[in-house]
Amino acid sequence: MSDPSKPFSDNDDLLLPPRLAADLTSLYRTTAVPAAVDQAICAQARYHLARSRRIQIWRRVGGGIAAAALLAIGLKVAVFNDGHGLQPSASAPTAESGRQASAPAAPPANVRLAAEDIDRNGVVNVLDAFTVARGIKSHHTDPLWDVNHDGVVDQQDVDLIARTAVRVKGGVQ
Ligand SMILES: [Ca+2]
Ligand SMILES: [Ca+2]
Repeated sequence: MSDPSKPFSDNDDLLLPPRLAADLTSLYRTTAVPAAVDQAICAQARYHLARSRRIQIWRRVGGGIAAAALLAIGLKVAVFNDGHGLQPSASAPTAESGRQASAPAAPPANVRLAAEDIDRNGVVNVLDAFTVARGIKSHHTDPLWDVNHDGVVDQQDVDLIARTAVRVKGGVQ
C-alpha cells in the first residue's frame, strides 16, 4: 500500500509525456517579430512622439505670441487713446492731434475730478489703479490715493479704482 503523504516514489519517472510536452510548447510558443517590422514600429512611434512634441511647442509659442499681441494692443489703446479708454474719437486725427497723443490731456478747469482719477487726467481707467498698485509695492503712496477713506492706501483702494474704471456708464452699481 502506498503512503498518501508521498504521492511520488523515488522510482517514478518525472518526465512529461511527449505529447503533453508538445502541447505545452505549442501553447506558449512566442513568435519572433522580424527586425524590420520592429524597426518600422519604433520609427513610427518616434515620428508620432516628435510630432506631438512639435505641436505642443507651437501651441506654447502661439499662445505666448497671442498674449503678447493682446498686451501690445491693450497698451497701444491705453497710451494712444489719450486716456479716454476705448471711446472712439469724434474727429479724424490730424498731425497736430497726433503730436499731442502721447501727452495726457488736462481736463477742463470746471470739471470735478473723481477721487479715483489718480493721475488727474479727467478719466478713471486701469492706469490709475496701476499707479496706486505700483506705489503700494514700492512703498511710495499719497494720502490722496485713499479712495475708500479708511485711512490706509492698500489693495482695497486699487480694487475700488479698478472697479470704477470698468464700470459701465448707467449700469447697476
Ligand atoms: Ca486717470
Ligand atoms: Ca484705503
